[in-house]
Amino acid sequence: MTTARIRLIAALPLLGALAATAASPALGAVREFTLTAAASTWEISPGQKVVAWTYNQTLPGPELRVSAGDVVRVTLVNQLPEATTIHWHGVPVPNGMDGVPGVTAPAVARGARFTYEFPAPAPGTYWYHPHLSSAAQIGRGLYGLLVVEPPASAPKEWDREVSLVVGELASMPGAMGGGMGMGGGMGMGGGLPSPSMMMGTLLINGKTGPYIPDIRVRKGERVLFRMVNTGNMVHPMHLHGMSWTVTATDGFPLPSPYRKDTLPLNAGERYDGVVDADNPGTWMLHCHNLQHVGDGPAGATGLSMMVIVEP
Ligand SMILES: [Cu+2]
Repeated sequence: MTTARIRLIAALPLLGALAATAASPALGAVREFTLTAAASTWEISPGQKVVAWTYNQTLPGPELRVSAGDVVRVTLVNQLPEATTIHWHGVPVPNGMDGVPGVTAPAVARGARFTYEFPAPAPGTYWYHPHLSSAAQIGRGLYGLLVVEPPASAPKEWDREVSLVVGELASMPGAMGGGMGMGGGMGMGGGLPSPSMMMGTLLINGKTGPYIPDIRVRKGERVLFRMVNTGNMVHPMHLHGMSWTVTATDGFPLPSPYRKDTLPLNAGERYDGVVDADNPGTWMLHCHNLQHVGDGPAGATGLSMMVIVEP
């Protein structure tokens, strides 16, 4: 969250619209953020620069973290060449804050700004994205996580958190540095087209394999994975050597958590899964739709990364 302007200010009276919702059990702090949507250059792998549409020049957008009961106030500054909005996926916002032009909130014109305000919902994993020309705007990179943290008094169920934001960067004019392709061993020299040539470039946390930063944990840690699929395909994410205990789906805690080593992330879905890091070593974490990964000489491409458990 390095680029988000965050200001914690004293509790303010809630607007009538906010007070009317059931999701604000107590007056919390007002958490202010500014998200500036604009085209910017983004490096998806070393030397592979693309012109993406970003919030605050980062892809994914800043991870917004608040606590239940806070008032979330986000000003969208639109520096894109067209209108946009922000929809707060999974959040029971007041109707006029839902970011769907023609239905709820107005489109935010090029050069304009709009302030969204709503009570933070129950603790969990949510995300935000435009709801205007959605496939194109999300496909250019406009999305980010909204995390509502558990109260400090809650039992500590994990030692460390990691976020996996899966994205499908559409192929588009304006790619720099040799185009979008990162297909590794499949695409060059007249063979089968690479995954990226077929479907744009698949990203985790804004990078594509083998250049997605490793997750490093220590043996014995319990690691919460917050996973979201911002794209349009299903990505069955598979962890080698260990498994997730799925504790929440779409921000809703599960009464009976269950174990998975292959967790299908449907379009728009979120999962919270806790890994007991009890198996030292370097382990692959990848999409098991194997058309979404390739075996390149420098390591697996596409939706593939490493989880390293240090002894
Ligand atoms: Cu996949």
